[in-house]
Amino acid sequence: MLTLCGFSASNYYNKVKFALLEKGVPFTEELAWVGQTEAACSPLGKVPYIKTPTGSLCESAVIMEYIEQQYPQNPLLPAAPFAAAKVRELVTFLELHLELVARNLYPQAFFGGQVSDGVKAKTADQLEKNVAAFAQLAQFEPYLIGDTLSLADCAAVVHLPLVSAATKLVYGRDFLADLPVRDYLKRMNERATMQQVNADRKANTELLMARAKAKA
Ligand SMILES: N[C@@H](CCC(=O)N[C@@H](CS)C(=O)NCC(=O)O)C(=O)O
Repeated sequence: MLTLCGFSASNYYNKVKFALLEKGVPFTEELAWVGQTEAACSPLGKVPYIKTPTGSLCESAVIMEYIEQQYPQNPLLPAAPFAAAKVRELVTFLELHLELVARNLYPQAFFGGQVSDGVKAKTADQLEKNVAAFAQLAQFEPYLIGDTLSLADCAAVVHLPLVSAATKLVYGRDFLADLPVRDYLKRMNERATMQQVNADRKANTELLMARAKAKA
């Protein structure tokens, strides 16, 4: 049995959780807040990480590839190498070029902090460019790419809402507004699996905020 460790407010945790639910892989969850992770499982202290009968793994992209190979049912990667590479290409755009850049804004957008004008300007420039590039690859018809759910959707459903929310809160403008993201997310949020992920996320986010308040 596989154990998913981390916390349900985390987008990277939810990417893996959504994939496991969609594939129908049995798993249990173990709550590990940042600062409470096991160094042997996640040397950088990041979530998620998983525990398997053969050992532990961190880094969500690596975890997703392992799950895909270990549990081939309900595949989230096309069998054809090129089509699979196109899915991975989109995941890389979502994580390296969108989420990781938008992450600079999170202290101000979500955690009551401030981001310097310099960081704001640089992040806006990078996001403008990267969103336009992402728009050339993403199809949204109805899935992010291809005609079935893939690893690209698992990443998109958790990262795109954060990019939208963070840019809206910091710049007063949703940088994804010109893409069909809202309709796409509405469709994806109709899935029972996504509803479970979202319900757990909301409950855990309240806990996270209460913990942050207690620490302040
Ligand atoms: N590249 C990592 C990113 C994971 C990540 O950044 N997780 C956040 C929570 S959403 C975290 O653990 N942050 C704490 C830290 O970086 O110290 C992955 O794909 O798993």
